[in-house]
Amino acid sequence: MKFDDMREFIDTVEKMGELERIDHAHWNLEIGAITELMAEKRGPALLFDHIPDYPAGYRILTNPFANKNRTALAIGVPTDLSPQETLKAWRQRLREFKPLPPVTVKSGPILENRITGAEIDFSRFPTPKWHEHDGGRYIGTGCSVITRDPEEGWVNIGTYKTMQYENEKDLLACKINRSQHGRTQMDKYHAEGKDCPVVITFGQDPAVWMASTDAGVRWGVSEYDFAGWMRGAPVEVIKGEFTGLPIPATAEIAIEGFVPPLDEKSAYREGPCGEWYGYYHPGSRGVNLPMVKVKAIYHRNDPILLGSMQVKPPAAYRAGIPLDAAALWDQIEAAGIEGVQGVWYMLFPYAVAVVVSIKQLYPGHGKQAALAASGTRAAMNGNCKMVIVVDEDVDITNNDEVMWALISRCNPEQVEIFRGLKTNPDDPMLTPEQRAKDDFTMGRLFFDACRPYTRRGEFPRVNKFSDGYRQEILGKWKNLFK
Ligand SMILES: Cc1cc2nc3c(=O)[nH]c(=O)nc-3n(C[C@H](O)[C@H](O)[C@H](O)COP(=O)(O)O)c2cc1C
Ligand SMILES: [Mn+2]
Repeated sequence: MKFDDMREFIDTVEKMGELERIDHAHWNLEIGAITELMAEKRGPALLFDHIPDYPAGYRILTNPFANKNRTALAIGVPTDLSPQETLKAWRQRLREFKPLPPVTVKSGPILENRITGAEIDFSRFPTPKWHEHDGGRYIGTGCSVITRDPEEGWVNIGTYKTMQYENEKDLLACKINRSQHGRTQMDKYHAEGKDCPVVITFGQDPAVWMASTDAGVRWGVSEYDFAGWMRGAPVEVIKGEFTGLPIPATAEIAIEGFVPPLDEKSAYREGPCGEWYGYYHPGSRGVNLPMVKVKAIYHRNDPILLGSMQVKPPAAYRAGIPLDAAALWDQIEAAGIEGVQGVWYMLFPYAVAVVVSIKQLYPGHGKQAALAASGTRAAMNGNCKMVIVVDEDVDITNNDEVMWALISRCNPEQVEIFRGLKTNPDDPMLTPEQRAKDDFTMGRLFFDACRPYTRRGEFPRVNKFSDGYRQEILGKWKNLFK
């Protein structure tokens, strides 16, 4: 299904009966608290309007992908599948990936309002203060940050949180972590002493946003080309007046700006900010905090800000998500691991505790799969604390089943620990000393919870009726089990 903008997606979600319209909720904490409570219930998408202090029509969409159906809708796979089936359907689609580049158009709704010079001021938008202890208002949570590689020429898009300032009207802080594609590209401009041109959108068609989150789009492949393929039609873009970068023509709000070389002694600070891991990140500064000097703001009439507020696991911003797991699965296979039957995660759809199921083919297969999974970009990008490998009979989307495999097929004496692996700066176990040294590394536990290969002949039988006999009984005694 092709959505030309976020508005079409909202209409479809409303027709599915999965949209709640909310008037008069306050931008200061109230929208955030309602969003958190609804995310915990895996409830509807929320469209806030009539926000105090702001014109009616200036809206905010939150929890857009907080359940499996809406995630599936956005990535073009059937909505009625189980989580592993959804993942497999998405992987099947990925096999057919062919880059579909954007097309440049002369105009589009994003140009309905153009603001430059002294008029630039983000307080014109009803940006929520999302969490009680946030150090600022984050206009960018569901944003797309667009940069161009100065050597290779291709355009990257990533979601990196963006904070506005009360007193610095034309500045935005953009927390792009090390090793993100956008950061690597930015570093190349800075190494030459140049400012890095950037476009950021704060509400855009769901394909562009999905592509710019953890969809596993490889270095060198533009998320624009991925989004075009995903939606089955090229994304329409307008050439930015200041940066020359492509701006999605139907985005809700966009900026053009420049990031000067990063300065260890910079006085700017960002954060704290309530994060996906379930804690407040203490905030970033210096070489970890790109600052965007904004040259122009563009927005549609009655713009809709996309809010992807971070909430404590397991109430994540998107649910039943197959994207990250699909990328992880592909990367494990690219390392040559055979017999992978499924890939999932515990708690949060983002490489925190990775679970892989395999059909064991030889002794050592489980450990090999664990090592391969651990070494992938998909696992490294998050905050992977554990890699668990189980046999194919375990339902890896069910945490209780995984725990059962762990306690029954794994000898704790054989659990391995790896040290000094890259973690995410949001990791609450990073010490202040590590942060001061920019040392974002952490240990990782490996559980090979497959039945030991050499014992496969005599390992105790699982105490559960066979599928066939269960079906027979369910059929015969259907009134009991309806
Ligand atoms: C809601 C949301 C917020 C995110 N916030 C950040 C962030 O503040 N900084 C960051 O580096 N990555 C953040 N990410 C993760 C990146 O968007 C993700 O790793 C993406 O794949 C990066 O694209 P890239 O590989 O092209 O750099 C966020 C993801 C989501 C979905
Ligand atoms: Mn990328």
